[in-house]
Amino acid sequence: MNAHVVALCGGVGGAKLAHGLAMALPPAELSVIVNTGDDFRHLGLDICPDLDSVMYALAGVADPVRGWGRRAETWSFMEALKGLGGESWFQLGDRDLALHVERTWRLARGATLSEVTAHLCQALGIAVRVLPMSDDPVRTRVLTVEGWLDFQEYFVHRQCQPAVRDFVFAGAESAQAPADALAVLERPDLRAIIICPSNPFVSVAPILAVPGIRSAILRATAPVIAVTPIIGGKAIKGPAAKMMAELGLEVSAAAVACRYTDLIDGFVIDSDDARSQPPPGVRFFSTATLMSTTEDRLRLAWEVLKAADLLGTVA
Ligand code: FO1
Repeated sequence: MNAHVVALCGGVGGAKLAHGLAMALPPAELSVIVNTGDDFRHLGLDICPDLDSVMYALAGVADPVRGWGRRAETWSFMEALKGLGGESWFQLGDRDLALHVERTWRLARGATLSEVTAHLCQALGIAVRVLPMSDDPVRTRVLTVEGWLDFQEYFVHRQCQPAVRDFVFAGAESAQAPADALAVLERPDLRAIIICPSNPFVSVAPILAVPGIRSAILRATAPVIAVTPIIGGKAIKGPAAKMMAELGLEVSAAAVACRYTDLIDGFVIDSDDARSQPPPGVRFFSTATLMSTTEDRLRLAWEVLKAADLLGTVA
């Protein structure tokens, strides 16, 4: 029986499915490869927002409303910083701050991002493997109608307001995938590769832009299945639908599937979109994809695994 599942994951939406998969599978059977294109240095700290969102979701400490940061957070640091005239557009909660300080300290002492992430996972009691897409810096930049913006400047500071024209993932072409990420994608007992319901332009595309990761997925014999981040023409969370419209694309789940056609065998759409036509070579599976509760996360994880297993049997 093929046992190992690899999930490719961005921030908040992807983290919810990663959590569902972690509840559905024994820890040794799941690895999560996470986007690091959103990473940036802020106030002297190395911040990795998508790794943070995934780790907090897996540890069961994520804020349920914001999706990012920790629940039951306090904001004394931010208030004190504001009082000193410091930069306050990027919110760092008191408990969250500890994680960024610890990561920055360990990286400064020469540890790789993979090593630091493994340490933080252990400290947070996370048993599944969480792997950054690269230990080398890759930085997403957004071409907007106002010019180029660094990702967090666009996403948080400008609240995704300027219309987008293009994206680059600076450093991706020469970035190496960590050996552990390649090893899990190359496992002979791979059961499925799952592309989580993350933004296709700024969460999944940077992972696929790391050359070793894309080629390992293309070589994998296991089924590759993606889950829609779009339901009924609207993004579940974040700017995916707005970006599609600004890029002149149809805003639909099927249009997201088209972006992955060279990689995927299956695509999970929402029941609301059950009449959509799949692109050639891709099979659509429809189910309820909105993850409002913890139970939804687990149920969607089971549905995605069932679809992947079906694709694996017919392959
Ligand atoms: N997102 C926001 O919209 N506003 C914030 O102030 C903010 C702070 C923040 C701090 C730490 C962290 O790990 C994530 C944070 N995020 C914040 C989320 C994050 O920047 C984005 O959701 C992702 O980059 C997109 O996946």
